Amino acid sequence: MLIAVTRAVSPRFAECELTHLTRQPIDYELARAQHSGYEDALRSLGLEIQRLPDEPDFPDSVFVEDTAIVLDEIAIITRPGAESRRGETSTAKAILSKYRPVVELSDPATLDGGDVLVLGRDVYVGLSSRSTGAAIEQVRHNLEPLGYRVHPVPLKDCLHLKSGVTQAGDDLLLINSEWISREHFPDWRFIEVDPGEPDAANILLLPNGAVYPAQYARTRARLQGAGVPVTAVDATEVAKAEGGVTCCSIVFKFGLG
Ligand code: CIR
Repeated sequence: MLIAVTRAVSPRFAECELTHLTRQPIDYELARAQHSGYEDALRSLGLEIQRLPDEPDFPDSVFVEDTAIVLDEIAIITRPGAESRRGETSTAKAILSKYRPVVELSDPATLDGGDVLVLGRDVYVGLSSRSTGAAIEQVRHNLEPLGYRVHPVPLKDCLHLKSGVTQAGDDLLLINSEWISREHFPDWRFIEVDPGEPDAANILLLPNGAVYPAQYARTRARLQGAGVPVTAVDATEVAKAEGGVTCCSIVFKFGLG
């Protein structure tokens, strides 16, 4: 079974952190409806949704991906880079402890899960404004004994590593190579985002399909042309908060099948 942990959109969503974008009005009711459509898309692809408790006072709390790295063997609870987001992890720790041995990153490390791209036994960690070298060392300390290789990846002009590169198929990455260099990923094929859609590199690949924002029509056409089975969801409101489709869930295996 595949579980997707999610959380409701906070009524204070419009007060979200912003790093590279200018603040635009966010329609809270539309954000809630789009989030519910996102959860429906995950269910339609066979996932079981487990919602974390609401955190109405944490504007960015819908972006649960940033609170944990979950692998088959272990869950690492992060220490988010934005101070305003530090309190989001306790509820994630509580639920993930039911499914995995849990460890926690500690001061001085900071890391957002959006900076972590797991490709088999290779774990790529973005060196962003949120995620530090100290965090990479702590991640390495926990994961190398389990047989993972941990690679730092510099990035520019984007919030997180997965703002600029995500997995779109068995040997395929969706990338904005203006932000992330392809050279870190030898042995992979690439689909480049459409030049008019720089924010379009974030796709959520699942065993039965892939969830992708409807608003990036030209990059979506590239994905479909390459045979990626895209389920399109409306995700305009999370995009205004610098979030994408991977950010709104933590997906992991549990039990058989
Ligand atoms: C933030 O700046 O933390 C939020 N407004 C956006 C976080 C998006 N999360 C993600 O990409 N994993």
